[in-house]
Amino acid sequence: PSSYKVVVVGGGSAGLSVASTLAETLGNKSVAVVEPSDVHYYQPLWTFVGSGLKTLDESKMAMSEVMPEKAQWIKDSVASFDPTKNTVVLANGESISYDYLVVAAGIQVNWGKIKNLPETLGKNGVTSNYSAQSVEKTHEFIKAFKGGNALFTMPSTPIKCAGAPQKIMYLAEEQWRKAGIRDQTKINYFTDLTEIRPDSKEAVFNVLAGDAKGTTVTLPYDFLHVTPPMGAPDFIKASPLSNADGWVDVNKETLRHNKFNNVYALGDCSSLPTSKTAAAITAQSAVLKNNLLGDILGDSKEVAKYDGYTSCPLVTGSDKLILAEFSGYTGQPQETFPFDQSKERFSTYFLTKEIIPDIYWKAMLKGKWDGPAKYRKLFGAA
Ligand code: FAD
Ligand code: UQ1
Repeated sequence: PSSYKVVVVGGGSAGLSVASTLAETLGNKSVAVVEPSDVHYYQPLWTFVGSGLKTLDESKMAMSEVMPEKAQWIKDSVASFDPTKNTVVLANGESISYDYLVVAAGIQVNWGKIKNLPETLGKNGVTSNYSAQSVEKTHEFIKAFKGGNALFTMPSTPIKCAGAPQKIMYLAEEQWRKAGIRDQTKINYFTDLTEIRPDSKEAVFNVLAGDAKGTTVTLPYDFLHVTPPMGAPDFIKASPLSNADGWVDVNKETLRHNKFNNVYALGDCSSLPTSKTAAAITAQSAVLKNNLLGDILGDSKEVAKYDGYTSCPLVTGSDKLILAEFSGYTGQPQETFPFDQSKERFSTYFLTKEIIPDIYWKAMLKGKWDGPAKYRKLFGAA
């Protein structure tokens, strides 16, 4: 059939954590997931992959393995939305109709916005942890580095996991220190890369502030880790669902669309004004499912409200980490554990590297992990 109770757009962290519960609750084939990719990645592992502490394989599962059993997988991408007709149009031209729509298509990585990046990525010291195609190159280039100029970049756009551009810098620095080449190495972290010149091995940056604002700076590199500019997916930007910045325009507490009542969104493609992480989605998905199931089942369940929870496990070395947990709405810490998580610790490093991936595959993707809020309350932390 080309009509479903719920259509979920995207089978990433957000889409699957919602679709699992909905399919389980609403029954066989009432939920469709539109997802073009054959593979599902646990992207938070890529910081570890880029530094050689995990393999790419460990971050990867066949989409067919993680797709909820009772959901209908539509293996195509959504090309456009028509929310006044309750339909989405697929790339193959087919229309699918829905009673309720959940948009979870992630953020778009705009590789092409940096001149020469697509053709230089993965070659001659230029790499990025933000792609499955290049993340293993990061480790290869870190190991091959013999000293010189190492550049790490951060764009001026919103990105997913705002800490990731610097985590890999700390891990690379540690390896170069251990290799005894630290004193021959200059490490810089810069914003707003605009061009790579592979022949002269130079990187060009826009100057964003100060007297030289509006000019560019050109720096030589021997190692270059790029975090590319990102933004709302084009097909969302072009649709009636988007706000002025291109994100799916939802209420920041209920996750319901501000104009179309039967539409919800969560995760990186949403307008939710918090930092874009998988950790944030643990709390968002619980709220969304509660509110959407309230609509569908017509019960008088209380409306749930998202508080902006997000987390950045800031790896600072191969045995330590700062587990930042906070509300993006208030800026206040929301630490789970009854100890000071702002200290670098092995325990939180181990948790992030060895335990949370298991929670992700075995519970979050099955719709059974609502995030650490209940443990935070249990431990009585602030
Ligand atoms: P995604 O998981 O990216 O999924 C989006 C899905 O939508 C994809 O499967 C895609 O194929 C599909 N899609 C795209 N376009 C269409 C379309 N037109 N039609 C249908 N489907 C479509 N988070 C943390 O919590 N902690 C961390 O330590 C952390 N570290 C990170 C490090 C790196 C290097 C990276 C890259 C990310 C990191 N993240 C981290 C962020 C985290 O991975 C994302 O926030 C999370 O995956 C977002 O989930 P999502 O479902 O919104 O998007
Ligand atoms: C989390 O639940 C989660 O999703 C599974 C992450 O995604 C990678 C996280 O980074 C973090 C920190 C959490 C929070 C979980 C605990 C136990 C603090």
